[in-house]
Amino acid sequence: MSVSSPSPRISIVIPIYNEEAILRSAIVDLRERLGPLGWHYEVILAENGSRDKTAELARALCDKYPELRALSAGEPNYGKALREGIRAARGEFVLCDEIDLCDTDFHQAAVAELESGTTDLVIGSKLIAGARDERPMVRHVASLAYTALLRGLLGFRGTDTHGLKAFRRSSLLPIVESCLADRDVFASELVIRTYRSGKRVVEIPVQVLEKRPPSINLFKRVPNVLTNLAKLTWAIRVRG
Ligand SMILES: Nc1nc2c(ncn2[C@@H]2O[C@H](COP(=O)(O)OP(=O)(O)OP(=O)(O)O)[C@@H](O)[C@H]2O)c(=O)[nH]1
Ligand SMILES: [Mg+2]
Repeated sequence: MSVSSPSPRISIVIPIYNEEAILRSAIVDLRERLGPLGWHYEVILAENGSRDKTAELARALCDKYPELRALSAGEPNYGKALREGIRAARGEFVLCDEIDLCDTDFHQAAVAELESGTTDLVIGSKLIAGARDERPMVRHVASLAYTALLRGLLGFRGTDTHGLKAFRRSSLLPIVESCLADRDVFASELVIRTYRSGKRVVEIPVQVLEKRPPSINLFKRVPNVLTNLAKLTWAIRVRG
């Protein structure tokens, strides 16, 4: 979809990194499942730092499917890609997804919740009662530990900050711009700042069944996550 075409109602933002193996099939499948919903939507593929053919493949898919847009720049950085994708989004509602999930059940539930008019942010939680986290146990436990850390350090009141989320763009854009963290911690900062601003956040249970294991090893992410969490704690607790 060229930037000059009329704004879509819904923007689906998907950070992608080294995903050449599943990108095409995930997009074809996503389009097939969105088609019957009759939505006016765009999909923004926000790539950075891939060492495989992900960026080229994303551009080729954009040439084929007009509702697709691709961004590509810089070092691998999940949070930066998500933020850039959100900035580029033009829809009234922004849905943040992951290429190994592309969860249209969540998309539909989240849009219905946002349309009710009283909710600013919908979180698809894999850790709340009723959710089904079908990832390996070590990752489930790591996610629980991460949430416990956010609760202890930052007074987080929800169950999950990573993964699926949806919001009214105009309502959350100022909060997106106020976030300081990038990489893995940006998503947590966005959710926590939204709670703290008094906006209405709703969590809905989701089923997480990944199409492939994550590209970055869980334990390699820990040092960076802890450093960024320390910075975020200082920024929120001390500077507000
Ligand atoms: N642009 C960009 N996308 C990334 C990066 N790392 C991961 N992604 C994308 O982010 C999404 C989730 O990544 P996964 O590798 O599945 O990680 P995960 O552990 O399941 O994700 P969470 O549990 O939500 O943190 C996928 O669409 C990835 O392609 C990155 O450095 N840059
Ligand atoms: Mg994943």
